[in-house]
Amino acid sequence: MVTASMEVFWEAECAHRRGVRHPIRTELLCRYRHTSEGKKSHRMALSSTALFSVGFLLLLPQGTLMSKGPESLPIILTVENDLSNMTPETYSSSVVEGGVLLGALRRLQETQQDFKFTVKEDPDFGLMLESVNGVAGSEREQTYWEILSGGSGDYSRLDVGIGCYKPTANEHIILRFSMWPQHV
Ligand code: B12
Repeated sequence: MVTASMEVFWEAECAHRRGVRHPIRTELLCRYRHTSEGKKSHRMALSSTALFSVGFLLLLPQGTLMSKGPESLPIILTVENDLSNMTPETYSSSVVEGGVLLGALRRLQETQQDFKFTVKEDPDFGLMLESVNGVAGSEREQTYWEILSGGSGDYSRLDVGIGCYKPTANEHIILRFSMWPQHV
């Protein structure tokens, strides 16, 4: 049992609340912790902290501790050639949510043996798709890989290149080998 005059005790307690370390309070606490009552209350504090922590972990939504990262969005990719009678090839790939088309092309190249592409860098507009499956655009022949989005005959030309365009879930991207239009 800890004994001390009330006056000394309150003086020490007030000093503690003002943020000042008081030798009497420290001594009293130290002695109290060595009594069986002190040890018991210390053990109770520890076990209630542990119980509280376990309860907190159980209440966390599933997956909070094992962060899964951004979602993967599936996309469809078709490679077609306006200038030859090659049969269009369709592939499935994916892009991370908010990720660019380049990522989906890279992922496809890593997983699909019959899909290859190369890019060249433009100082102003970033990455230009230079070749697909060994077929490259040419200044002399005025050919290039046009990039479109859509399906069921309703296509639109992307307004940026593969390094900037962010596909949405289930989007159908078409890489079409074509001649330069008169007005781009
Ligand atoms: C002509 C032209 C083309 C020609 C270039 C061929 C040639 N040798 O002339 C062709 C038809 C190939 C082309 C293609 C595309 N283009 Co273009 N093109 C232009 C245009 C009208 C003029 C460029 C030019 O001649 N500049 C004068 C020369 C002297 O400067 P330069 O730096 O050498 O020009 C080069 C670059 O502009 C580069 N280039 C042209 N387009 C693109 C697109 C991208 C993404 C990149 C990286 C480079 C690039 O090719 C030029 C010649 O080497 C510009 C509009 C503009 N105001 O700049 C759009 C422009 C650059 N194109 C654009 C786009 C979106 C495309 C496409 C992605 C369209 C599509 N959906 O298919 C494709 C590229 C596809 C791919 N394979 O990656 C956008 C780029 C916007 C952006 N912020 O990224 C622009 C600004 C038009 C627009 N406002 O929408 N294009």
